[in-house]
Amino acid sequence: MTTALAPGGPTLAQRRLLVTEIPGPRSRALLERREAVVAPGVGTVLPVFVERAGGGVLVDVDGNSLIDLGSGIAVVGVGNAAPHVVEGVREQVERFTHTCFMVTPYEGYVAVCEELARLTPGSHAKRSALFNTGSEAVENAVKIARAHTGRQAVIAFDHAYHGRTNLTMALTAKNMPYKHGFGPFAPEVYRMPMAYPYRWPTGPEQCGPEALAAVTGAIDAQVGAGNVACVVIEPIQGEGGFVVPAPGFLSGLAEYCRRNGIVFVADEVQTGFARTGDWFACEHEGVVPDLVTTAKGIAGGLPLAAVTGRAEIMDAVHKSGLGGTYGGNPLACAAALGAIRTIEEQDLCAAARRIGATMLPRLRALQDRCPAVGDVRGRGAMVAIELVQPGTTTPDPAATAAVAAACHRAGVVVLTCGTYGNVLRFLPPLVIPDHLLDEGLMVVEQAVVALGRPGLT
Ligand code: PLZ
Repeated sequence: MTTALAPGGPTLAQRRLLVTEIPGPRSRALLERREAVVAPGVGTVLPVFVERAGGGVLVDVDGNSLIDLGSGIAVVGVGNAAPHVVEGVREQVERFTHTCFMVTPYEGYVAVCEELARLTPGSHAKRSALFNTGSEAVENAVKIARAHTGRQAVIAFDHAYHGRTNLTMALTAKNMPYKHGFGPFAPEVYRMPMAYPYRWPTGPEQCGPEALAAVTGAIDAQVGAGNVACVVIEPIQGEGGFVVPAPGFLSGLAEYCRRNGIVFVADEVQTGFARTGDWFACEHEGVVPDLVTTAKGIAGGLPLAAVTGRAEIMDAVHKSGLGGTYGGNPLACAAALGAIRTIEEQDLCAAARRIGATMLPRLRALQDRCPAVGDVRGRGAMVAIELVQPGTTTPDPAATAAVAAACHRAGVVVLTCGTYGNVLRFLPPLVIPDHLLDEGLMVVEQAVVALGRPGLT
């Protein structure tokens, strides 16, 4: 019954198995301890306490084995406790754990920057700086763009998510829960419309060119292109609802930035490292950003983030203008080298494309049967459905929460997102076995079909 002695990582039995209700008694006991000491401002999607994880499953302290369609928010694309990550970290942790790269450097940091130069879009000379979190990477990208241009304004978009630090909260669009009561926010951030095909007033066909014209027109009229340091954009929006911009929008924006000396920053924190079927989502449209921010999938679960960009932009910052005690910690760098090796050896870009090729048609078939499914979108292993009141485009966050809860009770970890809280998103580990992806999808389909049948969700 119990898997308590089974190792984690890919050797963990790849099955869905419920031996208690969700959450079970041991998780509930831990929840009680947690509530006494953990700040309630830190939320939890599903309070099962995890004991082991690997491949496509999470095993909780009660012995339940859940299908993971979240990857810890797009982090463990290579799987939990992936062997090359574990080996690399183990080898490093025995040699030394920290020196601070700014005090006495070490090879791992340099090796990660070499890999970033090789893997990010464009063949120009590049440099990288390493940090701990995605928020920090975005915040530093803005610092670098300002140092390079001598300008201050930053352009962000509707539905954007870039983090929870003060500057990145200003860039993030959604008030609740990210910003509410936490102001004042950093100045010189200007928000522009996003090319969101499903919700574009004149329809998806017009969305790309009209959104581009609206954005460039508003920058010219309200901000002045000559005042803009950078445009920061997620090539596919994550927390804001897995919004895939209409074709031509990203490339048009990059071109506008080039013409006006504006630094184009692609925030690939969620989309990067094979998630969308390419190493980086920008590649899909052939866009070469000036700066790329990465985190999450870069290091198989250890905290690491980076800003990678054109040498002439990165070199604009004065000596010691960038850094942080832990940025590019040796364990995190060893993990990143292991994760990158895993992505290459197992061709996880191809795996991500296969996951998308499985999920998108099945979810579109679900849309045909269920009028609550307003839109199905995504790329590779970054896929979502947007739930609406049938026959309208009115967001239905209650139905979305009900479907997510039904999946959780059935042992499938799914996440929601979206400015209106009505998007169910799927971010399976890229190493998920086919049978688990099929079974996870089946549970999702059943939960969506059951919507509108009182008592079933
Ligand atoms: N940029 C595109 O997706 C993090 C946030 C979860 P950090 N997304 C998950 C939450 O509720 O806090 C993210 C992202 C994009 C930046 C970030 C920020 O990355 O590592 O969470 O700071």
